[in-house]
Amino acid sequence: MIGDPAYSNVGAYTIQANAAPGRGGAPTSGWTTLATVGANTYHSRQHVLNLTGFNWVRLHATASDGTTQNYDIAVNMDVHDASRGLGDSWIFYGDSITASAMDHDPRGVGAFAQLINARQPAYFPVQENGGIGYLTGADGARYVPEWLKLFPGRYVGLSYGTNDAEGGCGDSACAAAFYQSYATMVEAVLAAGKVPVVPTIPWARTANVQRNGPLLNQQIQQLYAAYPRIVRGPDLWTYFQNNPGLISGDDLHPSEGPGMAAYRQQWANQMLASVYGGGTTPTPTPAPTATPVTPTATPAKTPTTVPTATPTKAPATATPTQTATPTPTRTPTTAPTATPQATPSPTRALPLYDNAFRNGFRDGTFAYRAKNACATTTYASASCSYALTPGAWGALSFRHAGFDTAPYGRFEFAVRLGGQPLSNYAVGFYGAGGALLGEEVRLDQGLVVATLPNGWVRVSIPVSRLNPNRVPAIELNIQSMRAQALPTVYFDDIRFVAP
Ligand SMILES: [Ca+2]
Repeated sequence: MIGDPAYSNVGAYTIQANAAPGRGGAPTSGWTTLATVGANTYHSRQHVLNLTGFNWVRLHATASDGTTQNYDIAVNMDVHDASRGLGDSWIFYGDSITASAMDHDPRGVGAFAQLINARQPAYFPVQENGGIGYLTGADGARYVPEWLKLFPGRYVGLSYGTNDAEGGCGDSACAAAFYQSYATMVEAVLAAGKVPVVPTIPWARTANVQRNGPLLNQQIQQLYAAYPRIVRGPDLWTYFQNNPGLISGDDLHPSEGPGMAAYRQQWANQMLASVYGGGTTPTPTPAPTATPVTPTATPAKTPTTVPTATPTKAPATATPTQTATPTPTRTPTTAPTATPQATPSPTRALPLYDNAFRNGFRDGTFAYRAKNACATTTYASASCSYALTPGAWGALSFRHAGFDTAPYGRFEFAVRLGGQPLSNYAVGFYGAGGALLGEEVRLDQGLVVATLPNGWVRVSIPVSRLNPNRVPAIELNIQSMRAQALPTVYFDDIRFVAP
């Protein structure tokens, strides 16, 4: 929360795990603390944890961040499998409308994650509610860059403007400032290597929103044009204008029941179309099943607290094999005529980086403390390598207009970790709309195919894991999976090889 009041929020807690056998009552001893948070004032957090070997996980709260009569603790805790990456995790920043509409209350239709899952069963996104009442675009610009440091996921909803419009922001100077606030937020999201998602300001019935909303929505349109990497959220102006009965008696907010549910459904519909591959399965049953909601003692009087233990990854694509096999064999034919079959092409390699970026790939490296695209102090091949000092979740990132991975069987690179574990890093490919195309592959010893001089190793990953459906890739990341800065790591000879 910003200032007060906070109601029944968690002020301090640990996340603990236990290796005792599952089933039955929770163990009373043997808990291992995996994360510790003190002086908390946030009403939502995510933690990425290694639960290997554990059968239990719990949130152990030790202090309340509350105010009079609300010194309890109320928590919604979701646990997601992140073993295949952090690519399917969302936070929705915004004002009171977001705080209500994007919360974890099913509201008769299911939470956002459930709405996605109902239409795309391979996904069950992590969702964090980052809505706080009364905030404006300027507040977002002030706080979002800081909040982002806590968010390990990928998609960042930015939903401000109602309070600006209602507060009388209606002249060109105010509109320009509003635009600038949004630009600040979008640039912070992009600099963190995440995907900004921006809806229009919802239509409302008050005179001020009627008067100022269109001008501010023009700024949103300009933002779309200036930042093509923005994923467009739902057009909430048009939707509520066409459905005015969904606005509540205060003329400003969607109604608590159907209005907020409809707002959320608009978000899900739009994201199914633009991020989740169309949401093709037309199963219009948003079954509110399997809610991972674990409320505790007190009924929340607040935007819910969501310390989500572990983010998801979803594309349940195990390992569809569709590698570019150069089909050599026909069938035995009539005569033993020496048919010189079109020989499968010899091993081809396509460098992305080899002392410099190659073959249409550009440097999109993000969330770094330092980088050097040609460090001569160490390399796998002369005369230099790419030095990266990652910040939290930082990545060496390759950008391309739309790279066809189909001809290639493996993605390879040399890396010099300087003592860091391989598991600090994962490789993920992304397509239009920022969608993760396959698995986010966590590096491990099994992927190391060669030990090279001077502390270098070569890592090789099947493209079938990274992009099983051969969708054009626009972003290829070798990303830190750690929430803090890491020592410098070096990469070299980054390439596709076929097959
Ligand atoms: Ca080199």
